[in-house]
Amino acid sequence: MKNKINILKEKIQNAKNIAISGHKNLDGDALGSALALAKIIELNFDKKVSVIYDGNIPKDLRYIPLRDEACYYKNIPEGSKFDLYILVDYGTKIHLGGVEDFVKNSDFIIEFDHHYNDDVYGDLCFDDVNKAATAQIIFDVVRKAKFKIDKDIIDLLMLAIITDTGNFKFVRNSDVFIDAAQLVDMGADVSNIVNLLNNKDKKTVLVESLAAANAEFHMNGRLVMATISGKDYKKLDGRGELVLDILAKIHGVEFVVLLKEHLENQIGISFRSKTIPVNEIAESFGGGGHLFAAGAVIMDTLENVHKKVLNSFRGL
Ligand SMILES: [Mn+2]
Repeated sequence: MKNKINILKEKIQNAKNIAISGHKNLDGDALGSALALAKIIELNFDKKVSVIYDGNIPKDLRYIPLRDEACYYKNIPEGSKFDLYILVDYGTKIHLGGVEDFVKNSDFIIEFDHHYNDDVYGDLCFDDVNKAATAQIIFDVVRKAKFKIDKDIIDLLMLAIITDTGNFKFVRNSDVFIDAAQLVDMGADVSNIVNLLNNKDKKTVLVESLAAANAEFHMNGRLVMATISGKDYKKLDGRGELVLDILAKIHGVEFVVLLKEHLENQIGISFRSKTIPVNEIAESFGGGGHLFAAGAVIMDTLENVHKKVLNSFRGL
């Protein structure tokens, strides 16, 4: 680790221009980690870093510290070259989207990630699949390298941990509580951060609530399926997480499925489970994900996908 940190410092020190990106359609961990790391480099090396993204930034992240530092990749001149590219929370190559050309064009790549990935991009990797958030890996490096940090960095790291753990629901070990506790001691304001995240658009919340209200129940109430039509999909911001959360609260519900009509013959599906893993069902549709939270995209009509999904739960 010490040696890796020395290489990291040397690479940052010697780089003339540095960029940072997370996965396409950023979440709180990807954006929080990217903005935090950019500020860490600025504070400790006196260097300005470009934070570049593809896709959408969810509205609930619009007021987070340093949000305006993030730049949409199409606003960066094509063919731009960075001598150091840092990837955070990117998953796998296919999740990079439009920033991939810049990554390929760079001289050296460093990555910080907590996703499983057997085909990494990094020349230097700070990867750990046991961390609940990529921000924890960055926080580790901050402590080991004795980097200076400020209130923005502390709040961004905390926000990344809060969002990626679903408010500490998806915790696999005690590390994340230790990190969160240290961040609180350093001044992270948890209630303020949580309030900051309550900034979805009214139309989005109403569409998500309506989809939950119109959901159908199957298998004696163990499976609930909600649908968002193509017209309403445009009002969605993110994956429709609120629909899944509301329906999962119902007593007796084990599986929640959300069908989203991206286009006329392209349906996105989100699977959630409270009991039996659903990743294999998602995989049978060409998708994947975690054991209890997975997804897929199918090129078919809403009606056909609805039928196929319902069939896939037979026997469970
Ligand atoms: Mn993450």
